[in-house]
Amino acid sequence: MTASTLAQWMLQSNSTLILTGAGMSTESGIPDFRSRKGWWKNTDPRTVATVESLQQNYELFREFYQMRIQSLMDFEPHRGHEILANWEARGHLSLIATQNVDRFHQQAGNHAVAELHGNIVTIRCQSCGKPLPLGHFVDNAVCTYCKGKLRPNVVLFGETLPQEAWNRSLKEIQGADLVIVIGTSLEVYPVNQLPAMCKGRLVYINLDVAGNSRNFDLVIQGTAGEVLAEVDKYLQEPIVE
Ligand code: BV8
Repeated sequence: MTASTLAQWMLQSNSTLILTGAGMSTESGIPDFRSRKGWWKNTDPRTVATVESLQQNYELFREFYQMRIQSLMDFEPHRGHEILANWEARGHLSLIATQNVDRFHQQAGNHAVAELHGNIVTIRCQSCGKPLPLGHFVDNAVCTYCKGKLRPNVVLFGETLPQEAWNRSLKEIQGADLVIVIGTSLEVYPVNQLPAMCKGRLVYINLDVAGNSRNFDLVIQGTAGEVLAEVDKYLQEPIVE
């Protein structure tokens, strides 16, 4: 009854927020961070995803993000992303707050998206802050204005989250009737504090639910794409009791 319960809750809700993590994109081919095949299993995040690594170990930092950016070209949003875009178009959700930096929600057609950890497809100069084309970073260029180091607009460990995305997510989550958390281990602060701010129903869709399940009203174990397709089926043909 889990997918049908969620579909019923969605139909009853006036305001539904979806919070996504890297598990939302693994079915597109992009690894997550902390699973067996995740980025952080072979790479220590302190060496590539901190301000210190940008300043003191720039070549490694740049190579890591160049590789992530290049690999995005080989992948595309999957059925689960498309379902979420469709839900927005049908008025079933008010906002996707995402930790993902791949822009797949927007590529699939979602407009209401708050990028809590920024993205890796836009670039700025670490020194003067000016935006530059993605190609400059991929081609190892320095800042055209001040010769500073270029970087993606991603939130590195130790950096604060984009204020607008954070405030928007917080406001929506506090007013939501329903929050659906998809594909995240909820290990990273401060995003892992967001579900607890929800006063409505709280749902967790994840492959591995062991660590987080007791904090949720409903837990659905499975892949995002399969579970969303199942929920979507019930949304379109609700069970009448
Ligand atoms: C901050 C870079 C205030 C971007 C990322 C000790 C020392 C230093 C710092 C800290 C510390 N303790 C706490 C901190 C704070 C730190 C933090 O939380 N660290 C943790 C990890 C210990 N946080 C910060 O630094 C944040 N900023 O606190 O600012 C501040 C500032 C200055 C001084 C003081 C305070 C900034 C956080 C930025 C994080 N950036 N990486 C990049 O390269 O992409 S982290 C990385 O984790 C990604 O960005 C990602 O978005 C994020 C969250 O990960 P998840 O999405 O949850 O991915 P994960 O792999 O963990 O889980 C995936 C799940 O999906 C799994 O459960 C899996 O089973 C499931 N799954 C897989 N496939 C599927 C699936 N489920 C369903 N379907 C599937 N198909």
